Amino acid sequence: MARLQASLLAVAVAIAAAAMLATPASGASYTVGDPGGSWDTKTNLDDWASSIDFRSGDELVFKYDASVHDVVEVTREGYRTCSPANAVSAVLRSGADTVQLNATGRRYFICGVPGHCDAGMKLEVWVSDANCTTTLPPPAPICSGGSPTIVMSPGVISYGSGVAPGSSASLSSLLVTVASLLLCLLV
Ligand SMILES: [Cu+2]
Repeated sequence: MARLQASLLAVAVAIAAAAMLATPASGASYTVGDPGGSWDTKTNLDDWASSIDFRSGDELVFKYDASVHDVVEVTREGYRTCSPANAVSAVLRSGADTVQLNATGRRYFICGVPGHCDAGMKLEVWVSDANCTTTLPPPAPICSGGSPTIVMSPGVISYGSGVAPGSSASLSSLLVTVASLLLCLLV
């Protein structure tokens, strides 16, 4: 029996590991305002940003007319007041600037040309973890009948930003569930 338990445990661990490895890690690249807009005073950048689920590892690309605009990352206060005095980066002026979103949290960008930020040329993005967490549905008491009854606590699965819902995400979920069931049988 001990050997069987050890085997089941090994299988459970292997399945759980496989589920974790099924997570791609490459980030996405987003051109600000795309499609239909740009880093300019006309594009509704709030709408644009809220349409995207930014993850750490992604990147922002600012494409603009460098003779008219620039890009500067600022603090929340700088964003709120449209003041490049609250800069947290050097001013970018290439016309095609890439900014890595390599950490979670909020990032704020404005155009430093006077009047442009006030005209709407400001961008706030919320960067969440590359591995999002999804809580599994409340588990049924799958180990009832024994004593004591064991109820598995809700598990947490991880999957990467590039995973299409319903494909390997649900596969990972299934694998974690199977692994949980096997672990539960061991107890
Ligand atoms: Cu500008």
